[in-house]
Amino acid sequence: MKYSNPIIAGFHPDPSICRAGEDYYLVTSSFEYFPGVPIFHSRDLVNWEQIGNCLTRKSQLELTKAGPSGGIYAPTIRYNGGRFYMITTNVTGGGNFFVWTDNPEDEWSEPIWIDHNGGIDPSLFFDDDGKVYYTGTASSDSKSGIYQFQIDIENGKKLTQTKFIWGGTGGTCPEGPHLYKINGIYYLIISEGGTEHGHMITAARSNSPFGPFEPCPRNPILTNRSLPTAVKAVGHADLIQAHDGSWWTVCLGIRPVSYPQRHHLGRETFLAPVKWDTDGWPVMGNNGTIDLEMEAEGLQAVKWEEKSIRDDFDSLDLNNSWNFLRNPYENDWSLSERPGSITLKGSCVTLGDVDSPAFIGRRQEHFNVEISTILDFEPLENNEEAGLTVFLNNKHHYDIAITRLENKKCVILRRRIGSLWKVENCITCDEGAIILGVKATPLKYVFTFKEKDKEIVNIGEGESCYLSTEVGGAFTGVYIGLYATGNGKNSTSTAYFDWFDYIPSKDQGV
Ligand code: 6LW
Repeated sequence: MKYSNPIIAGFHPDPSICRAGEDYYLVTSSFEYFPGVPIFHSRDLVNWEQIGNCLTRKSQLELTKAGPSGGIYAPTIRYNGGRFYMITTNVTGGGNFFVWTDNPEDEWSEPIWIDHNGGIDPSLFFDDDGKVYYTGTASSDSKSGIYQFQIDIENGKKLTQTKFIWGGTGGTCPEGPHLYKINGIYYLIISEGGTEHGHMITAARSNSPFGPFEPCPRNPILTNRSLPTAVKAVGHADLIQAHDGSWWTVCLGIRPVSYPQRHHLGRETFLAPVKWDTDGWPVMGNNGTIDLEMEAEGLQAVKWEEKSIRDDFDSLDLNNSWNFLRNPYENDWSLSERPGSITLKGSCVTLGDVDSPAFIGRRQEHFNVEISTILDFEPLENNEEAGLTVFLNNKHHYDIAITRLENKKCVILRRRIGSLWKVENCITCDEGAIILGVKATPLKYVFTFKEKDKEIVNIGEGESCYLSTEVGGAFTGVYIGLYATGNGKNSTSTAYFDWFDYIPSKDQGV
């Protein structure tokens, strides 16, 4: 079968995958966004639908004051004995923990904290003899590399000393480890080279879960470093054997569009077939590389129902694609105050604060997409504001908003790039609901608004490269958000968004 990468587009990094019978589940890291650790379901490894999030309660995910790219780092999902486990790291508070559930579409347990000081990228391995291993990176005061200990999966307690098991092949940042047992041999797959253009996957194996590990003579077994491919920074892989016996790996990659190479959609999830060579080592992708268009014997395709391009906020629950910035203040938003709209009440918190503004956002998952929303907001006091934001983080965002300046209602376009920020345009407008729009193409965003019975107005544009990870980020990608703020005080006016359209164009050629 031919399939296209990424299999999960937009900011969905550090993928991990497991199988329960003929059902596949995949999780990705989520950093400062809440709920955390989105979980996806597939029956063919190519078509995925988000079925929820693993961390849906503040008791599981404390993100107060998490900085940009703070919070939740790489997760691992595993299925054993009829139970699903997800282990991850909250770098902003608490460190490494896991949650479990018997139904991945339902709520997950309260966190079970691991007493392993520091380190990221924890993974779990369930051996045939019932022993369970924690495999992760160094704690802060140890040499960099991969460490392991046996744990009690009931309570997360360490049962053995932490042991250094492999330092990789000499690449920087050995991380993202996963241990597997294949034909009685223990395989260790890790990332090296850092999550940028030097990223690569390396492998080693041993007759014991604690080593010594023999490196694969063909390391790195997957990388696009220094190749003229459209996909870069390929790394952070997780192996899976499909129910038909075939082997695959999911991994992260980026698709830079501007020159010099900058990417704004974040690190995305990719799929590659895996074969085994005559020496029993894995051969990933096209002889160790991965591309946008791939070919492999495939599973029977199972497509999910196309998601509606319009969210009309008719439900009393937000759909899975919406996230808050950090833990939301419950009084800032409502789906019941004005049924059929989402209500946002601007507080003193702004988009520029490392806090939780009145904001809901969804990932930008396409280079070419038209976004619009209708906003009913009558600011009574100067500087009260509500609108649409193209948001990388608190210091890199473009906002089209309704506000009041010098006692006049107007629509503004503001661009913030690091310490540079400016209201690029301000056009007075009348009372009444206004349609705010953004047309995204690979290199720029064009902002428009339309009042009732008036022509559409182009209020300005901004380059996508200044919202790229290389310019302003670390580990996340662009969100499209709805927001309201009183800009330093509680807003006296309430913002009502009646619908939100996200319409990707067929042509996603970059
Ligand atoms: C993640 C580490 C990495 O924990 O970046 O690409 C870190 N790999 O493994 C944050 O995504």
